[in-house]
Amino acid sequence: MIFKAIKIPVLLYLSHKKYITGERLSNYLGLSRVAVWKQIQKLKELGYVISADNKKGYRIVSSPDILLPFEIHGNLNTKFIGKQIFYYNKVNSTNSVAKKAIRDRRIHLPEGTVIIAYEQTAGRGRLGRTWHSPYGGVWMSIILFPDLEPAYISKITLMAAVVLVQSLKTLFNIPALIKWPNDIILEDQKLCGILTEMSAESDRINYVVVGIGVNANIDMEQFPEEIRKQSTSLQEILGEQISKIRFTRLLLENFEKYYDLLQRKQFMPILKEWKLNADTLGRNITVLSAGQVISGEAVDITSEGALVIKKENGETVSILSGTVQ
Ligand code: BTX
Repeated sequence: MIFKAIKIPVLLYLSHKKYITGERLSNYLGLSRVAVWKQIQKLKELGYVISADNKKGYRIVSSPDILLPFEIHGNLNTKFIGKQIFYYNKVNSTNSVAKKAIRDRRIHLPEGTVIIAYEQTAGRGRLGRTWHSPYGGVWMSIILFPDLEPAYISKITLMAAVVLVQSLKTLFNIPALIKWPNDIILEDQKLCGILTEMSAESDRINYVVVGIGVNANIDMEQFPEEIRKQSTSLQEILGEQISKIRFTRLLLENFEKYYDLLQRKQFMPILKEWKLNADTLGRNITVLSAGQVISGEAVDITSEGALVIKKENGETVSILSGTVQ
């Protein structure tokens, strides 16, 4: 069963300050005392430190930084993005889980539903590449049902990149840049990746899954040798661990703000932000696109989200998807 998400309603009633008796908890939750005790054990396994007193009941002493729906919802200021969150300890890929859930139609998935995992065993990048996703990162997928034409898919990826750089700047003052089309880098090292997947008919999108991977609290030793040099993490940049919960909340809020613009077909403000934070523009680059190698200066991004390259012979070409070498 795919939607075996952890649900820990007991968290709603536990607080850092006050004790709550087991009896009250079982009344509130409509669970037996044994079931409440089991939920407490589950929380402890997740890293919550909970003190238990025979008379006073239970109280949270400290919480781990786990992206449980209850934790994110605490202060989340969105209308629909992240209103429904499914959290998993371990999945193959949150994008795959999201796509399977949409196709299975066994569960109601309102627009903005988010799938989050503590760890991915088969995280995916573009073109079948692997995305290493050990614990400590933010690995999530946002499900969208946009009323837009399929050509908007590139714009959604560019939008997600803007959301990421904005969130990194606001919370950590990190001057991360966007490497076309979907990498967020700092000093040439990859910090985040975006994988946008969709199902569409000729004139309309059925669904879009925006997969976002952020190397948050990751010790670089957790990565295989071959990608260590070309990647980085927030922990490495800042020299300390971040609150993944706060970061994820802000990310979801910014995502809704920019997605609102896109749905109203206002791509220009997004494109402007993209260009302001672009690492690619003005550089001499080589792009691999549909089996072709194209070299030249990256001069612009079109209103369709395509990268414009001026080749040495003066000819310009626009590329909608590809990989900058
Ligand atoms: P990409 O194809 O642009 O980048 C993949 C390449 O990046 C890999 O070939 C490898 O060289 C390098 N790489 C792999 N893992 C990491 C990492 N953790 N940090 C830095 N570099 C790495 C990028 O694809 C899109 C990644 C999206 C990941 C999210 S996580 C949630 C969602 N679920 C899922 O399976 N994918 C997305």
